[in-house]
Amino acid sequence: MKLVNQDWLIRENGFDRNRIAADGNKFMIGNGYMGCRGTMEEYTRGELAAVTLAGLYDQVDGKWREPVNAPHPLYAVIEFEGQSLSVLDCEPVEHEQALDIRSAVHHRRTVFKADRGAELVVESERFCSAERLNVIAGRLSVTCSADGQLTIRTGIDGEVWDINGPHLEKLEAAERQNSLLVTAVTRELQVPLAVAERISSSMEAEGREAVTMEVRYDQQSGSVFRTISFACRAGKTYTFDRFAAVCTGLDEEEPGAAALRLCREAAGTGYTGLLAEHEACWERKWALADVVIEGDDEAQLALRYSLYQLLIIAPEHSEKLSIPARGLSGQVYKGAVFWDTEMFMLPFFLYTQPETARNLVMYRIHTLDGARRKAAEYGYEGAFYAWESQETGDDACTLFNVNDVFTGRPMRTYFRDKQVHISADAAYGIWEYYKFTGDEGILLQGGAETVWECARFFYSYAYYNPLKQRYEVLDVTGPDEYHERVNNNAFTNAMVKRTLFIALEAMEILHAACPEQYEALVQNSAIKPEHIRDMHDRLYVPEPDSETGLIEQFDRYFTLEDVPLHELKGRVLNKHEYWGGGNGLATTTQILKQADIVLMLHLFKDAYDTVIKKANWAYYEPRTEHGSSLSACIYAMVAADTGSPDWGYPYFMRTATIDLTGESKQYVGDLYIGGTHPAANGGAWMAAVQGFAGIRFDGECATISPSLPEKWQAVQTRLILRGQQIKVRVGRQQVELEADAGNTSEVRVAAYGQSLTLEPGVSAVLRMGQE
Ligand code: IFM
Repeated sequence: MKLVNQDWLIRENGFDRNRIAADGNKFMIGNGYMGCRGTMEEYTRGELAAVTLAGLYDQVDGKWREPVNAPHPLYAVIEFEGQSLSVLDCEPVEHEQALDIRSAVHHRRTVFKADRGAELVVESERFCSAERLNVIAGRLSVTCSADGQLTIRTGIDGEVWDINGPHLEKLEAAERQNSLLVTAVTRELQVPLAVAERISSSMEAEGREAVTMEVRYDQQSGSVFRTISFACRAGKTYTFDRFAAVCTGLDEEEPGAAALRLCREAAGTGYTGLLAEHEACWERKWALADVVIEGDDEAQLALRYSLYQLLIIAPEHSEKLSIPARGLSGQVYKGAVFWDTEMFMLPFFLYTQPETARNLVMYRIHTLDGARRKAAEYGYEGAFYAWESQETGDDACTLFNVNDVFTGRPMRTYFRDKQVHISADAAYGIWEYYKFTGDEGILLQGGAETVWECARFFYSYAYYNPLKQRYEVLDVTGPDEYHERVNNNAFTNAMVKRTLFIALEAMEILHAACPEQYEALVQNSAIKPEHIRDMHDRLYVPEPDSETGLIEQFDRYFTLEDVPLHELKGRVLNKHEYWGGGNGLATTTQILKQADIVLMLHLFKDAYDTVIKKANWAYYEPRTEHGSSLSACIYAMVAADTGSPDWGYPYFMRTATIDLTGESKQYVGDLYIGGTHPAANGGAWMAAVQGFAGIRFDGECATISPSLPEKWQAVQTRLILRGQQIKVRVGRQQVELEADAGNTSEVRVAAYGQSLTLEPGVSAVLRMGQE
């Protein structure tokens, strides 16, 4: 097996037990339907081997509801002369794991020294087919330096890794139609699930005999393994191709029959054929998504890796799915969808895969009823979106999310009750999609109703201060989760104001296009558009201080203890202690968890001038712990926006490498929060394309204001703007543009104070300092 695409390889040499969990994230593969952790074939639940399914959730015995991990279909362990060749039992002589991010294929090469000196080379590759979403294909090969008896145990391992499982019952393992098959149902909703697997080996082609096969079942765990045993010859490579299919009742009437069929068809196409069609799909994905950074190889690979992480979890196939905060890397954060999607991932999809962006937005529309239930539960009107959203939109977030490391007691946290900005984020996402694509259909198919419901929620939540004659938003938690239950968080208030504006605009569009729908919404509500207008006009949004330019994060934030971050770190007693909550270290200080005011400055960049942005960046950055993976990219972008890209560069690198280095928090209290970080991955794209390359599209014109870090010569990418594609190369002194010949209309672009209109197939250059 050859590693091609050298510039697109993520590699790691040597076997390190301590990196098993981090490597599971780093070397993950997936296709939006499922994510398959980057574990070795011989790993089981103890090493966090998992195939995590998108959108299938289960709850057991009142524990946290989380996504279901399927029985693992590519399990394999090799024995030579009775000795197990697993990295866990036998220290390998050489070991390399690699991920080809251009074609989303996982590779592994391990050399073992067996007893009596024989050397065995085990190689494998696998991919989650981008063409056939239920299919995983793998190739395993073994070469031995000596003759001997080789045994390969492969099959479906039902002992899956679960955080709050087990989620499957009625497990049945069988052999059918030359495939191994495991069927089960989820425990809560009894959704059927099936995994089928079959194998073909190079020996069959040779017509070799002396191969014994035995199939063993473990009905209790839902495992089925076959053992292949044969006399191997020195120097000869034996190859096994493996085909697996995973189906559930969410996508198939009869998952068992479907899995067997898909598996048979995959085997019929063969490994090489499956790989070819999979690679062709990935080529198409990269043609739209790739961003080239000229002059900085390290940043280039990290950025591409971030985009890879987004592409393997993108729900291209379903508008009922969004992207969980840990992608499909396991069950952390309950597989739930947070504001991360709208605020940190949506921009990438808007510019590169508008259809997927639509799916992400539709997910909020489909889960509107869950948001309505939550608002009603708290006594509010409209839609209060789930802080941690699963398939129905009901909130998976608990009232006690973290355990205190000192007492072991559950801590009351207010993520669920008070992070009301989530409804504004959902509305913002819908409107961004609409503005960007011009797709009015989204508003008429539930988008207008959704944003209207979000506005109604805020109207019912807000407080009208009669003395100050203004509306205020009290008792909230902003993005900085270390300060819960504060008043007038500037970010939240600005987002609420935006939501009210969006609702009014969207309702006007609805009124013009579907008056009956509009009337029904307004008639059924005691809160009328004029109330929303009044609140919009008189909502208090904290403003910059006239002398310092500083915007107070929330009422009385500046009265909190102003302790330097390094000093606060010195007060830490337990490395996993939670800094927020009632007694958290940061709670009574000005130290914030993540970008809050600075995020507002990014989102509402036209409302603040550079002086204000710089003053607030300089004030808040040293006070920011960056304890959330959502933080660094925002500081990178605002630095670029204020003409200081080199300040922003380290924050960009931190964001773009987060899943490569594995340097992120793994625990809060005793809660495991490891996994991949799609928001940071999206943030890397935002920082590079929107930040440093300075690209913005308002629905009519793409404006380009480059602010490149010193190392970068240029950024090249392709943009899809209202269905028209253009290639851009943003350099230090000029912007090169090329409109696709297949475009159906012109594209407007502005840079350096000049603007032009590109007809299909036309190229142009805009230069700095040119009239
Ligand atoms: O949504 C974030 C939040 O802002 C910080 N804590 C983790 C969540 C999931 O990424």
